[in-house]
Amino acid sequence: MLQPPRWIAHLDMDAFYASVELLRYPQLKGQAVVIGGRRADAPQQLADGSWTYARLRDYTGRGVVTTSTYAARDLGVFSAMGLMKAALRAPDAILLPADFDSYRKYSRLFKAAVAEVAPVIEDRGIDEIYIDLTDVPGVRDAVGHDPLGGVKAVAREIKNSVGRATGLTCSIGVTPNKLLSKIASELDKPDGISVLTLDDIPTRVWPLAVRKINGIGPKAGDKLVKLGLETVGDIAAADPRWLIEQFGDSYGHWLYNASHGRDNRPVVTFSEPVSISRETTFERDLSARHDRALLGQIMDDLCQRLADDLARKRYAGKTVGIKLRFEGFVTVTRDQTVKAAISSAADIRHAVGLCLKRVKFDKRLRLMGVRIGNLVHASEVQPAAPARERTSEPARENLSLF
Ligand code: TTP
Ligand code: MG
Ligand code: MG
Repeated sequence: MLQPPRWIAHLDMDAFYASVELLRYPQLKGQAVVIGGRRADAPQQLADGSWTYARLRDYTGRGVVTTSTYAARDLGVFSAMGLMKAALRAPDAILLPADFDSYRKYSRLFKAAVAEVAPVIEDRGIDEIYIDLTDVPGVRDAVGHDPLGGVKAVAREIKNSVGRATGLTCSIGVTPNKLLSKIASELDKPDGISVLTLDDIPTRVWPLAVRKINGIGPKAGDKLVKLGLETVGDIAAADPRWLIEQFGDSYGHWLYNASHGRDNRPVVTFSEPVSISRETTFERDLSARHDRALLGQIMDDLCQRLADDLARKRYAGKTVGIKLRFEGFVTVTRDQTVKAAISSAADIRHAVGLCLKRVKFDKRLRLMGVRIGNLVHASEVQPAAPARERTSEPARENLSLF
């Protein structure tokens, strides 16, 4: 029997971190603001009550833009751009440090507000979710002559609910599946609602660049363009057998189906994180020999922050991995699996030490990261003796380079 089409929404907050900052500094509304500074870049309030802000033109260092307001984007400043490069484009833009605790708080708030309207939610990260609207009352009702009136009204209600709870705007795409909704939520950003049916695919989806499909990354995107397929419509018009020859059975099939807007994936209301990680890029390249103490401290700090993340999310993990990026952008990873799940900073640091022993440090370092995977719920972890008593390995100081 033919299933009636589903209504799936994808909701993504607009310029999320920047918009949260504007709640705190409403006087900056409409201005070019960039998130990505250091704590020292925080605005200062003067004795007369006025504020002074750090400007992009005064920034030196290697930080990147975390996100930017739409006014800054109009000047060509986007996420992941180096701050000094951004300063060439928008020297007067205001620079603010990131405050992740606030962003997490507003993330929880907007998700709770959506859940009051439509409870079937798949969490896709700090500022986006999928929502299955199929069973929301009224979603299939026509309003006047508009057969999509019901679904548009539900989308509007969700946006209003998010706005009331947070003071923030978001953009929503609603279509019969997740693949199309992810595309649709970007069509009318910021503060937009885009409802698409399968009939809209030729006019609204086929003209888009292939990279607009979530699942076509930089590599596949480049290859498609080299093969002469620049738009989603170009893929849709290609012979599926040829796509399979070029991209293999599984990805070739997927590309063809995706270009026709086919996707049956359900909205998954709860998914376990695969891993949790923390990393940091240094202000200057550091040498394993000359900056050994500093590197040790930075690594201690990363392990502590990762342990705090685990405690907050109530997980422990069995595989600890390190990521090191050397000058010249050479990235090295190593991991180490332990017998029983761990969660303390000391246990993580110990495993990191074992990983570090397996790395050759012949170049200067620019980034370090720690990851913990193979996660289990903290409640499933057997209480165990502290790290040093459990292992016959020598103490940490003798193990690692730093
Ligand atoms: P996005 O939803 O990609 O971007 P955005 O919300 O800032 O802007 P848009 O209106 O286009 O959705 O990411 C959400 C947050 O994640 C963003 O506010 C900051 C953070 N982020 C990074 O830390 N690094 C990145 O490279 C990107 C893209 C986002
Ligand atoms: Mg966003
Ligand atoms: Mg997002």
